[in-house]
Amino acid sequence: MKHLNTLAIMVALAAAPAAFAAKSADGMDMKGMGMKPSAESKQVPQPVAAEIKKIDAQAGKVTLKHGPIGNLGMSAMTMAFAVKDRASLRNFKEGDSVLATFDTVDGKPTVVDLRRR
Ligand SMILES: [Cu+2]
Repeated sequence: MKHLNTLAIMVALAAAPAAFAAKSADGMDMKGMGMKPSAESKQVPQPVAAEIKKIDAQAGKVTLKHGPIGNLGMSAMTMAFAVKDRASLRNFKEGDSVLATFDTVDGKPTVVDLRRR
């Protein structure tokens, strides 16, 4: 009986540091991912294929289903954007396939150029 107890304690002591080490290694991985440099934000804006889902000419906004936007570090999604030249929105309608160029204007992701494709 005494023998078994000693063994159990030794196993517990041996296992504990290993479990601790595994946890801190995971933590370091997470930190590494969070510190990924945002080099992508320095990219030059490129036209991105998109589809117009909704136009709000009054608010100067357009909802686009867009592909990845490299210079904004944004993956493909559907979302509303401010439009720099809101008068240009009258040349478009919902359902149009477009090439949109995006940039950050006043801290907001903004469509700076829009053309039909
Ligand atoms: Cu988006």
